[in-house]
Parts: sequence; C-alpha cells; structure tokens
Amino acid sequence: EGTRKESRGALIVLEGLDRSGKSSQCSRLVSYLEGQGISAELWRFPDRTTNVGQMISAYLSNTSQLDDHTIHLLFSANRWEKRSLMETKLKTGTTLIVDRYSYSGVAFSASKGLDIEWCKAPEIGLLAPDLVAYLDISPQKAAERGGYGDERYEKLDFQKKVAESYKTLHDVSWKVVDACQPIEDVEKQLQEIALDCVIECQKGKPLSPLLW
Ligand code: Z5A
Ligand code: MG
Repeated sequence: EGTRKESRGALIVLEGLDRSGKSSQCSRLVSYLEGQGISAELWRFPDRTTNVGQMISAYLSNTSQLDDHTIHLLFSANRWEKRSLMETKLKTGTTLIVDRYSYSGVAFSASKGLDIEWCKAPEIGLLAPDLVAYLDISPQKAAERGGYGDERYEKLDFQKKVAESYKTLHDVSWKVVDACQPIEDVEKQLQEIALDCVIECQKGKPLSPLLW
C-alpha cells in the first residue's frame, strides 16, 4: 500500500456580538460534525483555565483593572499559548470549532479607541482560520436576548462600537449568517458551510498564518 497522507482538520471560528448565539451554535456544530464521523473539538477564547486566562477573567468581571493595551496583549498571549497545541490537533486531523478568536481581540480593543493596526500586530503569525462564520445581529436585538450580565463590555453603547469595528475586519474567509433566525435555521446554515470547509481542508488546503 502507498503512503496515505493523513488529512488535516479545519480551523473554524465563530464570531459575533455578545448574545449573537456563538456558544450555543459552537456546541451544536461540534455534535453535528462528530455525528458525521468527523473528529471535532470545541475551543473558546478567552481560555480562562490558564494563568493568563485567569487574569483576563478577573479583568472581565471587574475585579481587576488593567490598561487597555495591557489587556489587549493578554488576550493575544492567551491565543499564542494555545497555538502549538492548535496546530498539532489540526495536523492530526481534528477540526476545531473556536468560540471567538483574533477578530474579537481586534474589534473589542479598537472599539476602545486603540489604533487598529496596533491591535492586529500581535495576532500576526497565529493560525489563520479556514472559515470565520459571523453571526450577524444588531446590538439592539442582541440586548433583548436574556439581557446582559455584569461583565465589562456588556453595554449597548459599547456593543454598537464593536459591531462597527467587526465590519472593518471581513475578508474572504468570512461567511455572514443571519443570527436573528430561529436557532435551528442558523444551525442548519452553519452545518453546510462548516462541512464544505472541512472537505476543502481534507482535500489538502494548506494551513496558513494569519496575516490580515
Ligand atoms: N474579548 C476581547 O475583548 N478580546 C478577545 O480577544 C476575546 C474576547 C477573545 C468574554 O467573551 C468577553 O471577552 C467578550 C469579548 C471579550 N465580551 N463581550 N461582550 P465570552 O465569549 O466569554 O462571552 P460570553 O458571555 O460567553 O458569550 P456571549 O458573547 O455573551 O454570548 P454568545 O455565546 O454569542 O451567545 P449564547 O450564549 O449562545 O446565546 C445567548 C442567549 O441567546 C441565550 O439565552 C440563547 O439561548 C439565546 N439565543 C441564541 N441563539 C438564538 C436565536 N437564534 N434566537 C433566539 N435566541 C437565541
Ligand atoms: Mg458565549
């Protein structure tokens, strides 16, 4: 028998405003892919389990204060500390469904007034997603869903700025999904675009660095 090159997994990111449905859809998508016989894992950023993640968590819950640049770099460091494991998983055939990634990092910090190019810089060299599914919802509609909690950023005025920042980040890897549809309809659309993406990666689409 000839050598059969192990096919790689896909890096699929879900982005969107607070309450757009990312976490709900990420877990549904992982179940769906596993049901199709595809090895898949659910990941999320911030990953609050690491030391850096705990600093981020304290900041988000307002139990610590940090300079805007400092917290930006911590969010980025939280992705860098997972980069090599991410690469290993992808190369050994596991598809990763990631709840927020570099786009959240840039959109949230730029919304505070930080220079957007400065915000992008520390993300360069992380793994580029094969697909970014943007769950599109207006800040007003998102706010109506269950209301916001007490975490920093969970305010309508700030979410409006984040929505504008996200708009400047769209590129060819983005697919916009209407997040105001019923959960099952959003789910169905995500299944289709994710499956296409997984197949493309299985066929040999190369893994590449994030360059912006
Ligand atoms: N942040 C940052 O600044 N920099 C970074 O680099 C990163 C993040 C990575 C914490 O994120 C904060 O960190 C976040 C950005 C910032 N701050 N904000 N805002 P997080 O991921 O931990 O935030 P979260 O609180 O876990 O997730 P979320 O965004 O609030 O929600 P979601 O995951 O998008 O939505 P959900 O939990 O799936 O659904 C929300 C509710 O809506 C729930 O009651 C659902 O049942 C309901 N829902 C969902 N879909 C639907 C539909 N289709 N119809 C009706 N109702 C629905
Ligand atoms: Mg969530």
